[in-house]
Amino acid sequence: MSNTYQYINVSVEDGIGLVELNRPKVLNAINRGMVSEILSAFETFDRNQEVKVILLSGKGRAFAAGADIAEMANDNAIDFELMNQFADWDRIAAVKKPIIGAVQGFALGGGFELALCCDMLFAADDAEFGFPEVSLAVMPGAGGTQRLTKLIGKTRAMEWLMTGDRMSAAEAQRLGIINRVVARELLFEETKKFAGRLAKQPPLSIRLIKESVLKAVDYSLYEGMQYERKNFSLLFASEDQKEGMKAFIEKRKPQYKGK
Ligand code: DAK
Repeated sequence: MSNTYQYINVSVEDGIGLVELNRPKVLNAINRGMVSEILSAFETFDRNQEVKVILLSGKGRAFAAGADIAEMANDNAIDFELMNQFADWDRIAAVKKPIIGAVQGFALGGGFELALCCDMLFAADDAEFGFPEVSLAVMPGAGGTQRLTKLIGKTRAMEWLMTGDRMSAAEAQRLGIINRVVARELLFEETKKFAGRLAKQPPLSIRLIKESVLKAVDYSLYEGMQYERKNFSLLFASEDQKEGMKAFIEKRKPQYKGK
């Protein structure tokens, strides 16, 4: 895929759709154009059968230091209503393929919210996460209060959101926000290695596991169980399920097609 974007770099390598935030001079501050481009790249990858997994990273010394403060400083409530940028964030959260984030440096405000839209996170040992919106006399608006609370619980989320303090990568790992902490110079390589592992898994299983796990976050256990059962049964309609089980019985490696 050629890179026709202004605020991000996009490419495909070994079944991995790479999206790199590319406004390093402003620590990858997320302007509206960048959100549309991220969404466009993600949705294009979601439809591209060559891509199995998406890897989101940031160029320079930050993942993203938040939404672009200069761009939104003069916005008012009616602007937000009419622009309806929230719809783009909802569509980012609706991407079906797994998204793995590689976070170095700052992941603040909207940058942290974007990281929380990823399904799994690898972070460099210098990563710092936080919601500094409170120090600008606002609050998170792209899922921060909801996704952080669901991940770490009410009392802890209250503290991070109300103080605006920044948490280290080690603390984020302890709280279950990120999967791995790695040395800064190895971050991209290690994240890509992990994404590569997932890219080799049977794609339909990965797709329906993602969908089912996300339902667990939103639904009651009973409703989630119904959802899981439907997806479990659906996989028995796939050629890959027949191939996977046949290969086991024949003691050979399965060849998956994603069908
Ligand atoms: N926006 C715009 N520019 C930013 C920026 C940001 N969020 N963060 C950094 N920059 C720019 C700086 O202005 C500076 O530009 P120049 O002065 O060089 O032109 C350049 O990046 C380098 O930053 P610093 O010189 O400040 O670098 P330091 O190492 O000294 O400090 C820092 C790094 C990350 C601590 C500091 O830059 C900082 O505090 N940045 C702001 C962090 C922040 O408050 N982030 C939260 C923003 S509010 C919405 C969805 C989401 C949101 C809103 C609406 N909708 C769907 C409607 C989210 C809101 C937010 O994220």
